[in-house]
Amino acid sequence: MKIHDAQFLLSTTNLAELPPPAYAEIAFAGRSNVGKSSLINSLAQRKKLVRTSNKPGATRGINFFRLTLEGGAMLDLVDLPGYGYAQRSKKERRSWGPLIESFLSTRPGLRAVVPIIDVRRGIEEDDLDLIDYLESIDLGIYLVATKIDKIPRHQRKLRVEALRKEAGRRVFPYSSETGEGREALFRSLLRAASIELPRDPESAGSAAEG
Ligand SMILES: Nc1nc2c(ncn2[C@@H]2O[C@H](COP(=O)(O)OP(=O)(O)OP(=O)(O)O)[C@@H](O)[C@H]2O)c(=O)[nH]1
Ligand SMILES: [Mg+2]
Repeated sequence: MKIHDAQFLLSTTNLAELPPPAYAEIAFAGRSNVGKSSLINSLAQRKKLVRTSNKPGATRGINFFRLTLEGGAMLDLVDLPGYGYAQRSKKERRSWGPLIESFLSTRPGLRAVVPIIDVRRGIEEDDLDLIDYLESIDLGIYLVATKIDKIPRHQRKLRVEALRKEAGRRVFPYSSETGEGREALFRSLLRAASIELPRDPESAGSAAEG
């Protein structure tokens, strides 16, 4: 699936400044430095749509991006500020914060949320909190374990299976570095956004044979 166009719309800490809901929205959340912005770049097939950094706290506000997909459908991607940032106050550090909560509970176009964890660190308390909250407001959850390229290939399956058991839900392994896992995640997100999938050339081939 090709992305025809990817635009940065705005960055803000004020929900009133967000664009009115126009298209399906998918939000990306996770601890600071986990790789949220990199994952958005990778999904959008752009190197520098979103600023990434090896210092935590790169994304402070809510960042809005708009994709034009193959076939013309539009999809908005929302990069949420990272939580658990060690240099903030202790109280702030524990929760993922009122800004994220207000965003998640007030956007009528929001179809799904992608909580992102580092495959090496696993699920931490803040992440569980967020997942519980998403469940409580009935939002679709697509849990991603990213930086899969950082663990040896032969350990990946076992690690992802352990995370799946711990979370009690499907885990999407991902690498923004290599693009591994992109197709599977993107297809699921499009389905969540009710965007029709382009035909899979392989299954189209076998259907024609049978
Ligand atoms: N090897 C590898 N590195 C990654 C991957 N994803 C992100 N990184 C690196 O991890 C660091 C943080 O990535 P960001 O995408 O900026 O993380 P973020 O979650 O947006 O961080 P904040 O905006 O600070 O919350 C950067 O140095 C990235 O290059 C990945 O899949 N594999
Ligand atoms: Mg970021």
